[in-house]
Amino acid sequence: MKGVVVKSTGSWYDVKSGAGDVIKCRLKGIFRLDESKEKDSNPVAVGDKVRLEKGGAEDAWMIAEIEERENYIVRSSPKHKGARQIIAANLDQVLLIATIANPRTSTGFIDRFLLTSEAYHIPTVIVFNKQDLLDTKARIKQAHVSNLYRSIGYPTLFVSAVAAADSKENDHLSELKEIMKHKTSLIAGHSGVGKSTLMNAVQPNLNLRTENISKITGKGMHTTTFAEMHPLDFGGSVIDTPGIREFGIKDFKPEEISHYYIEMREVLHQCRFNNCLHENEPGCAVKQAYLTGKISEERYTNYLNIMLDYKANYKHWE
Ligand SMILES: Nc1nc2c(ncn2[C@@H]2O[C@H](COP(=O)(O)OP(=O)(O)OP(=O)(O)O)[C@@H](O)[C@H]2O)c(=O)[nH]1
Ligand SMILES: [Mg+2]
Ligand SMILES: [Zn+2]
Repeated sequence: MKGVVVKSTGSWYDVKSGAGDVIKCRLKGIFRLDESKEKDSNPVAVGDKVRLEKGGAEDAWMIAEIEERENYIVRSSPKHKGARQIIAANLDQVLLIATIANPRTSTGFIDRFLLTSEAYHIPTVIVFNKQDLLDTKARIKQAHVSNLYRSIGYPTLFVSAVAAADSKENDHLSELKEIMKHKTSLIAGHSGVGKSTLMNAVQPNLNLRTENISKITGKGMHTTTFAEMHPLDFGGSVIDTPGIREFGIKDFKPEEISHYYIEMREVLHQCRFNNCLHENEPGCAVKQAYLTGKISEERYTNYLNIMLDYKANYKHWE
């Protein structure tokens, strides 16, 4: 029997069969061996297409095989240092939920996230939530950040999960639904940006658990603890995920980073050296593009910070 993993807690999995029923399964022993080899803290992820087999002492369903993934999003495992965790697989798109305030999402975080979605060519929409909380200054800041990403080619949307029925943001919620229709969307972002609340607004019967952000730290409470796929009444499905603190860059080689910066990709073949890292090398077309304003200061600075992060944290890179 075949199915799709809709929830994974690490020890058992919910698999939705073709007929639509959800079956609780464990993993066949063989995958546990692969786990140590692959350095993935989870060998099976939400969105994986799997084949089930009956077996074991209790003759229960077990995941026997995983189909090759079309794409996936990983982060460094919060539990096992050095390992990576596959957040979800086989996605049509990612909705990266960002907030200018309460909590703040930095462009540094957005850029690191985009590296991962670019690496697998997963279309990403940046959704700015909590419009109702923004003052004029915050709105100006938001317009700047949004224009930055739009100019590179990422669609952006302004929404409020608690939008009033007659507000502009409510129209944008309808737009969001339109974007999600008939697709498998991953919802990602920091804890507390309102991922689960937003999905409840899109489809109230989801009843996802939400929690106020901390009054002390201004950050989210890590309310959603497991990625879970939910079917949408208007077609498609959504994968709500736990908040991500930081994005690792471990999966990339330093020279790959600029290839996943889409505005750098266009010019980097003009660099004098083909192993150029676009820092201070002579004849660097990327730096030239930055100096002439074709690449934004913010994006370029974030790029240089990623390079610094490599030098500080990854010994294999000299
Ligand atoms: N004012 C306002 N509050 C919002 C909005 N969206 C979410 N919130 C609030 O923000 C808090 C956090 O929302 P959650 O939906 O739990 O956030 P999350 O992103 O799912 O967080 P994790 O599950 O921890 O990753 C809750 O108190 C929500 O009511 C919004 O558009 N406006
Ligand atoms: Mg949540
Ligand atoms: Zn260069």
